Amino acid sequence: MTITLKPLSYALGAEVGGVDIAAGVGGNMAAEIRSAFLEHGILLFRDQKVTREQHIAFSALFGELDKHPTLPRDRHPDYPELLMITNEPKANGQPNDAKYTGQTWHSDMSYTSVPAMGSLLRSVKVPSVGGDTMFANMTMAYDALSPGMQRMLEGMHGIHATARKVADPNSDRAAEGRKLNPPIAQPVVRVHPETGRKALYIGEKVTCFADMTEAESRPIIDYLVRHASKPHFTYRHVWRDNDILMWDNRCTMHLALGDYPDGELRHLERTTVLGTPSGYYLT
Ligand SMILES: O=C(O)CCC(=O)C(=O)O
Repeated sequence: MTITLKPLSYALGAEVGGVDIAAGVGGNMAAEIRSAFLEHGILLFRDQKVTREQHIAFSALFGELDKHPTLPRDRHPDYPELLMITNEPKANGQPNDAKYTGQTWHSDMSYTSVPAMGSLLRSVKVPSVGGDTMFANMTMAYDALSPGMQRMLEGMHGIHATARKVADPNSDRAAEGRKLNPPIAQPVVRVHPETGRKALYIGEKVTCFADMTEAESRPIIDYLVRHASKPHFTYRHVWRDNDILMWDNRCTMHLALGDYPDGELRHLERTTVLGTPSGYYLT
């Protein structure tokens, strides 16, 4: 074993030591990282001063990278593998709507037919305080449900949409999102393809359950999100510049808190590792 691991919280996550991403990561080390990733759900690499190319190359060790056709506004014009999560004003001086990325509990790309396997978010510049991200362990949350609730959820599908809590006041982003990403039904309980463990696949992008009304679905969706986001199942990441945080979207969900002072720069860049096809479109 060449890497070291230190738990980040009771529920999930580990900080990885002994890795210098800029110097390159070989096959054996990549295998160790992958195995730690499956065990902990989130891996944190601190103090990684890497270029965009190095961030992309490191991410590609874990699978094929998304070029983000479902989020064309947010990808970097020259590096489509990179999604910009930034509050830096646009060139025309308008506020950047990417400022609001992730401010609902979600699992990346759940609203597509190929939801993300992993995401690797790199902090370039973070505010003096706050701008934290919450994560929840969805395997633990599933395991803690009663057998009756587990039986009820088995076979159910949630309808996932791209909707955000904070709409962009300056654009037709929401309409474009709906057109590019029509609602898709995803299983509420997913079996992790590598660990074989069941996890809840739910979040605030779920509007309704398939074959149920919104009125019937809403209390259950709200209960499950509240259940899974209990402190017991979560980790709160406090960013420093040059962190790379890598998470498994198949067994975690996350939320950008947006809790930082106005006027301070928060700039992060994300790669997305494609997962396996999942879900069905509504006819
Ligand atoms: O900005 C953050 O803290 C999280 C961003 C996010 O939710 C995402 O990349 O999916």
